Amino acid sequence: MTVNKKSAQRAAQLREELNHHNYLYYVLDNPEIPDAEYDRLLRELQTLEKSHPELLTADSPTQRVGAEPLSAFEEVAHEVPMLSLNNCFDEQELSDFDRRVRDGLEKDSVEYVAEPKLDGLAISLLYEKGMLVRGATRGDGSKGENVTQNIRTIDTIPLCLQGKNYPERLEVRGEVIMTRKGFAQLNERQLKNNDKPFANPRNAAAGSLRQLDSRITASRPLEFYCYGIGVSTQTFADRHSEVLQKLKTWGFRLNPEVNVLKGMQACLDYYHAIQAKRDSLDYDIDGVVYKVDRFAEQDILGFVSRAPRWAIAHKFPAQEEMTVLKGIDIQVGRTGALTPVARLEPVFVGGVTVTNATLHNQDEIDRKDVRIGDTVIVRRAGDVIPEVVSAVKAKRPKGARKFKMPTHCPVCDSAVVRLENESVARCSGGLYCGAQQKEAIKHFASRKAMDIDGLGDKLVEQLVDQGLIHDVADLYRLNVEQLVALERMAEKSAQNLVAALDKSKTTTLERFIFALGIRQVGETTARTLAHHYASLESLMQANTDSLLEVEDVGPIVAESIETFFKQQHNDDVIEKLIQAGIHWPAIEKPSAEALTLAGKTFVVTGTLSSMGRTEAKNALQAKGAKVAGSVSKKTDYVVVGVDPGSKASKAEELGVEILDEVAFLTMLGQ
Ligand code: I6G
Repeated sequence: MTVNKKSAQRAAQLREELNHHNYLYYVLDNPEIPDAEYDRLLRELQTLEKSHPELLTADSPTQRVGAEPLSAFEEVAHEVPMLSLNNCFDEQELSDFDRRVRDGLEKDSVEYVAEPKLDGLAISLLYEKGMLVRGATRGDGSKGENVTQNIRTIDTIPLCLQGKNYPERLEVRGEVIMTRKGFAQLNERQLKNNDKPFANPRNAAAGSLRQLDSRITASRPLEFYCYGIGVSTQTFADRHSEVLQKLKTWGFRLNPEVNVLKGMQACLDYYHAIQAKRDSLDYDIDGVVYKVDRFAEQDILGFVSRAPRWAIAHKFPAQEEMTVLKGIDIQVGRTGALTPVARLEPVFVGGVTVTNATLHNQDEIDRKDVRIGDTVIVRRAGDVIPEVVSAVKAKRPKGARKFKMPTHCPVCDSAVVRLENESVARCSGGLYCGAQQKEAIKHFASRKAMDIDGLGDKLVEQLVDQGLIHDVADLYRLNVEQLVALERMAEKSAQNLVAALDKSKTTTLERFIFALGIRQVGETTARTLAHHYASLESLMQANTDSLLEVEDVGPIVAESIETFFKQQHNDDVIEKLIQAGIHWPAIEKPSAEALTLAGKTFVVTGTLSSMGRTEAKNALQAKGAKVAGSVSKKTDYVVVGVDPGSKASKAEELGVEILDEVAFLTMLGQ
């Protein structure tokens, strides 16, 4: 056999194998080979086609990457019109439809094929001799647009039919959609590239399919589900349900929820079952479709104007509606996050009356250009909090007002801060803010903070709800009598709690700083701050320049600390805590001579026999050394214990000095 013949044979074999694996993966959801093996086969075919361009065929799985941009889409006339469906919105209308069908067929009960109605774009795919020759949009039902190049990039659309016995000419119809997951990823990408995000998966799918440059379509996560046929040169089934099964064997994905049902009550039950599943599906649906199953019966029923009498879409209540934005309130969350909430003219959407909807944050309001007084589109999907999707600019009244986030917290009047690179504005009230009270107190009492034994989350909630405490300082005024009066609090537990509160008064400065719950100040930063300033007063008076001198404190942390201590009420709470008797041992600032390792950077790896890793870190820091997590050219020493990780080899590679445990202890002077 010549080399060319061998290559041609191998290319044909690869095409067949790859198309078969595509079918197993997308249609049967039952892949036989791992993705990596699929990629290897695809690469082999690509290489073959590159060296023998004459072997390239239209159905090659390599041909899904998009082609040269078009200047416009051609018009396509649908040989069999792509009709629309009549809708019904409630049980009565469904019952009327079923009665008309039964009357027309003179039957008591009819079999229907039911399936979810996907919220995508209807598409026609024409196959000749098993090869995809044209993909077209529905358009006005008579004429659509030729989007073949774009259609070819969608993995779930076969470029050639699988199996055999398919009609010579066959038009397959169905819906192109974008999954919710794909939509979220696409929008993330859009925002990253400073491109406008899409409003919903349907718009994203439509925008993607109407690209003149099919390489853009290829980069979009589009999928296809078939729901029927148009032109067919052969009759191959008596029922719609059989057609669907045949389409599956030829390589098309069916909606897994397709079902044959007998009678109207079964349709109604199906509707409710799909409605209950709606939020857990990875694609948007807006109802279910019922079709009379037998073609002979469909023929008897025929059409009214442009819709079949044998099918109907049973729609879910609308998830998006228009209403007027009357005002914007601010909600302060448990972490101090300020959320703008739209106050709306009541509107019935997604099955309930909605009066409030989230506007997320200032950036979202600005991006959507939503103003008070605007007519807005409100979306309520399932149990998700209703949101304002957009403003209807054409309906904007004169005097519609722009919104600006307040500079002070509406609950406690503390300054509102918004850190660089964060979209959320937050109240800086911390310990003091009513909205944040419970969380602040729980944090204050926690083990790594003031370690108040017996003061769990539930108890904190009870104490705040009963009005016994308002801030953390109130904890130290609690007595046994008050506590015993609480639900499920025995005398002994009350005594223990008062004792634990008393015990917690003896603490350390680093614990106390951590307990204050300053945003961005975790345990490590609290320790660094305590050792750097050595007194609470110095820390409270520190300005940005001073804070930026502290190891590992950047502008964001510095701003957060400064804003916290600028709030008079935080100072008041701290004062009350000190008055209640909280104290800590003075921190001796080490003398310059004691800082023998100042300016040196260490990395510790492996297990040391004489101390734990944290202890080693503390000992180094006490001598003025910096301890880093990874080895770089800036590292001065790597301390290596037993079973070191890759850090030891990295040190060797970079020529960084390695210390064993003995050398390390000597350096510490131990
Ligand atoms: O727009 C449609 C969506 C879903 C349809 C449809 C469908 O079946 C699941 N079926 C037909 C027959 C038509 N439009 C005309």
